Amino acid sequence: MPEIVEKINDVPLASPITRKSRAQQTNYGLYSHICGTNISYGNVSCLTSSVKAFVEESIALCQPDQVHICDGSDVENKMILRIMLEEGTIIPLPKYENCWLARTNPADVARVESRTFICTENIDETIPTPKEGVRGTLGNWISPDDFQQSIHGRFPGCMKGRTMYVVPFSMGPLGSPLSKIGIEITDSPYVVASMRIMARMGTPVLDQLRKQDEFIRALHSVGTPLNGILEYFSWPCDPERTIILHNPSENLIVSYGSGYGGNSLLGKKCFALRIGSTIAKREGWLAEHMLILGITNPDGEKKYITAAFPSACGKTNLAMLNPSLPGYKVECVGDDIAWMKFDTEGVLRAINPENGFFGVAPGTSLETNPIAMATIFKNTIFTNVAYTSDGGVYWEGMESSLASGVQITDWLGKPWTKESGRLAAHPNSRFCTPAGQCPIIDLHWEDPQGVPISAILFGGRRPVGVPLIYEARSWSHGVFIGAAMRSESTAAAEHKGKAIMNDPFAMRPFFGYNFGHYVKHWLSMANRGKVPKIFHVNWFRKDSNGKFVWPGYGDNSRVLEWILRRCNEEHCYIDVAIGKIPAKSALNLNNMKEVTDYEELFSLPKEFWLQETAEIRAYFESQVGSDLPQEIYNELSQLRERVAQI
Ligand code: GTP
Ligand code: SPV
Ligand code: MN
Repeated sequence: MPEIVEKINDVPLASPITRKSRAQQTNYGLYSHICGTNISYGNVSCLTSSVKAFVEESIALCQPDQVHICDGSDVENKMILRIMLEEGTIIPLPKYENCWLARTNPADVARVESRTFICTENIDETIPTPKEGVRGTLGNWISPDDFQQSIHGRFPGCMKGRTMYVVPFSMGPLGSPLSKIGIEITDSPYVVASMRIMARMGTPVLDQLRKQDEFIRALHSVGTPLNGILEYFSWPCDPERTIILHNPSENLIVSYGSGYGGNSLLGKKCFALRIGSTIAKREGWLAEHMLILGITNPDGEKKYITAAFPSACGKTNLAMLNPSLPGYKVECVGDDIAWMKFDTEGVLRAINPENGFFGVAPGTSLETNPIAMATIFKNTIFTNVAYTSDGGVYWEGMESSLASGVQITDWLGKPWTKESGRLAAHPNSRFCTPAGQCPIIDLHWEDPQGVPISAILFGGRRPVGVPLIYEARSWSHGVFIGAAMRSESTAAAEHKGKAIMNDPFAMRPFFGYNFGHYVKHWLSMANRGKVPKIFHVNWFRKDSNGKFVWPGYGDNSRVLEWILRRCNEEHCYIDVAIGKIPAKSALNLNNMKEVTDYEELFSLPKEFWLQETAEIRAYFESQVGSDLPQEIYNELSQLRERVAQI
């Protein structure tokens, strides 16, 4: 380990490190003060007056020992890594280049929906009114008074003994008309290092702010002040008091108590989806939980597609698809979030607001996602995966690339073998890696104008009844399909077990405003430009033995091929009760490794669909009521009539 530390900072590490020696060591910047607090790094004169005001307010509230204004440089990154090494937050992975493993407190491993709130004057701006006696599941509202109280009950003095980092970041390519800027203030070096990967971060963002002084304020604390304790927690957090707050009218995000993923990397779900969706509604565009990919057919014709699947349901994998169909090429624009807006010609264009991938590790392997495997073994922060005695990482799915004779230590730091009977990596363990490293990153992934979108896919984990693919009959039918989405729960959130849950538009945890109003906004997009075709896919149907009937991954290119043909209006479909499905001869099943049965993939069990439509109705009526546009109820009634004819 000392060798690695030397490598990252060219300065030998004195030990043991105390807080005081840290403050001295990190004093790289101009020596100055802000609000009487020492600036340990960075230059306060780079800040616009409104950024400075936000920093000053945050200092007064959180009372950090010192302030670090991030420039995004390599030197700075090495410093941050070094701090994390000293505190035991990360360990080096010498098998790879500049890769690190963080292991969190086991109580801080995923997003916490139950502690995530949107603040508006009136509750019905945030959530639809559920039927009497029913608990609403489409987001949590907090009143402006409780919002203030939640902050004042947690934040005063919460950064005592710690460094406050000021992280300027841009969601989307700097200067693009579709991009937006944020300032995240955090006391977590893990957040700083991760934000540097996930967003464009540092001095260029401050330069841009001097041209357009408009930004989202995001305040984050792990909630573990060091009141005179000369001791570090390797993963500081306060799970008992964790809270994630959004105030759309003030463009403000406040997050306390968690250091993990979407709870703390505030550019991602909090900004790009929750606050983003409220801005998008106001400005007439869409902020969605969607991957963006480009696909080129053997004739060289290229189209871009977006797809919304719930968390841990296959976005990263589809975005990096390695087609099994010869002659096809997939290129990746983004794997989690899409911001889409009509251009002046009425073409819907999408950007990926992110700069990196925060992808699910388990299940990622040379067999399933070789492109991800070619992306993630340099400049990457892994979290909650297992590690190997030869300085590498390990998780469920990596069995075939495990060298013989190596020992494995699980994500909790305990020795692990295949016989241990428990998981080596946490099921929501992740890699955080720069998007630019992806070998199939699209040439236009940073195009400030975005890429033109031809099709939108919805999908989820549906073990029974739902066919591999079907196409919506119209835009409003497609919007209905998005609203009616359901999927088996996964480890990406706090839910236990494998219940089928409603997850409309894969956005249930991420709506920034009333879902009924969101659907209305989606319907209205048809008046703004040429809307893409909408499809629903399901890679996860199972047979009576519980085995997936579709091999998925690279073979999903066969489904994309049919989608491309449909985008060209080829008559390669049949009409069925739920929409259009591929005609038997139109889905290319040639040369598949496993035999696949068309009937098994496309059968529409009448009983299932009668029940499905009844459950969708019960959901809409009990959760959304009159906030859901009548057009959507009409689509449901029409579907029900068609299902009755099966
Ligand atoms: P978030 O980052 O949480 O939003 O997740 P995601 O939607 O990007 O999911 P991801 O692509 O990381 O996939 C999650 C899990 O689904 C992994 O374990 C994958 O191996 C598995 N998976 C992805 N695609 C397929 C598929 O086509 N078939 C099957 N059977 N499993 C898949
Ligand atoms: C998701 O859960 O959809 C993620 C991971 O992409 S997190 O950033 O933690 O929300
Ligand atoms: Mn996601």
